[in-house]
Amino acid sequence: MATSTMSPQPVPDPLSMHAASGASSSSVPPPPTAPGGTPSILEEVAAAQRHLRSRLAGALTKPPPGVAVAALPSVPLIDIGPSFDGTLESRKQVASQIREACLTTGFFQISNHGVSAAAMAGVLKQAERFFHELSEPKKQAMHIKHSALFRGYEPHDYTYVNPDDMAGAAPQQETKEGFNWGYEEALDPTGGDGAYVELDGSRPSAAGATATTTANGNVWPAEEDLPGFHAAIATYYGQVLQLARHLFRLFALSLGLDETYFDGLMTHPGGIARLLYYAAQPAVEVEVEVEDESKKGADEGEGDTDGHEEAAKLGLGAHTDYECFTLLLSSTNPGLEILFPPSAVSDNKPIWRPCPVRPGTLTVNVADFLMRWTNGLYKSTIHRVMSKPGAGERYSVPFFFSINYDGEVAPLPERSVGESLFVPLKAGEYILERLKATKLLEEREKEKP
Ligand SMILES: O=C(O)CCC(=O)C(=O)O
Repeated sequence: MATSTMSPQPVPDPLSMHAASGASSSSVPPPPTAPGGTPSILEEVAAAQRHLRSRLAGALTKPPPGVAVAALPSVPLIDIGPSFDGTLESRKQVASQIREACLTTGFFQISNHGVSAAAMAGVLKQAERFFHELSEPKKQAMHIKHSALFRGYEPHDYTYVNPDDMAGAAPQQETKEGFNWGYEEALDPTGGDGAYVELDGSRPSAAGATATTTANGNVWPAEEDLPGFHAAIATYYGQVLQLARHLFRLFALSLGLDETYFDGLMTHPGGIARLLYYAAQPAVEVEVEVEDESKKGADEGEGDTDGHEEAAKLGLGAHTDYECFTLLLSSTNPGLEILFPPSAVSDNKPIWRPCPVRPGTLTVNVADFLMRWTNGLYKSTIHRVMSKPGAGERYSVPFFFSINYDGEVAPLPERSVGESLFVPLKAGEYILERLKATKLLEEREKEKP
């Protein structure tokens, strides 16, 4: 996958709470087209891939000599509990913290988000059962190659998101295995509005449904094979979908818009979700340098300079997400890494930093469609998963939130994001083009001798 490509414009903070919150020109790629023109999606994708390559080529994996880990950027934690207290003032205060994170890291973690501990534990437990208890033939019967919509089981070597990762080394197989499904009215606590369409604008057809395939093309293990699996997925999905809608209202506020601004665009949203499994890697003996105390991790999960980087396997290659934003639940094993943009503290080079492990929280990251919609103001940040020796297995459940795939996307008001640089287009069209471009890149890579 690739990063999106847009140039930020200096716009005032419409919330007037963070006067210093300007867009950082260092963290987004340069404009991809001739002055005066708007880039085509293909130009955007090509520029995005160039940007990704250049970022990866110069990226640090350790702090520069003499720089303490605590001085490096990290992922902020936002308590969104107050946004549920019923007052607009509280929601605006949370929105202003979200704004700050979106302008800088593009990543933040949220606590007191309303998704129950039972729902989170339930879906992670089912992920473990799916990958360990379901027989290989049953998983293969749900292989994503049988699905035009990439739904179902994805073996670890079937796709890889970025052949450019690992700084020019030969492309590695990723360690991840996946199980993918998408939005269904039956999974939406609101029941939806009966108007869901797929990425290409087509209406899901009930004719395609079988005992293990639902109308929207989702594929599920038979109940007798994994009792309780579907129920646990439905519980978690319903809660995280409602949270995503709540968060998108906060995003609207964070852009100085009315909080209901996006409501009409999330009545039948795109919401692809995955169970991901990263197998444990055997521990290896490495010479560990004795570290200066001051360089130790300032946050949970940040003690990363342990000498295991070289032996680490690529779990999921460097990429950005395509939709509006992602809500990620993960087990407590680390592995997610974020490519922070160049800054003075990292010798003006991009630097990989581990995402903190904060149990009970969800990690949120801005994705490319929202970055594009906000003219690059909100950052869609490159990330990947590394499976380090001895770190144990990791499970995660990303939920990729998109507005209605058929929603007409008008430019956001200039007072919020400046003059629009991009052709307006539907979210489904955009995501489909990005997926097609990724597929092309992947195929080209596989054809290389
Ligand atoms: O597994 C994780 O922690 C991250 C997953 C991810 O980045 C993705 O699915 O896009």
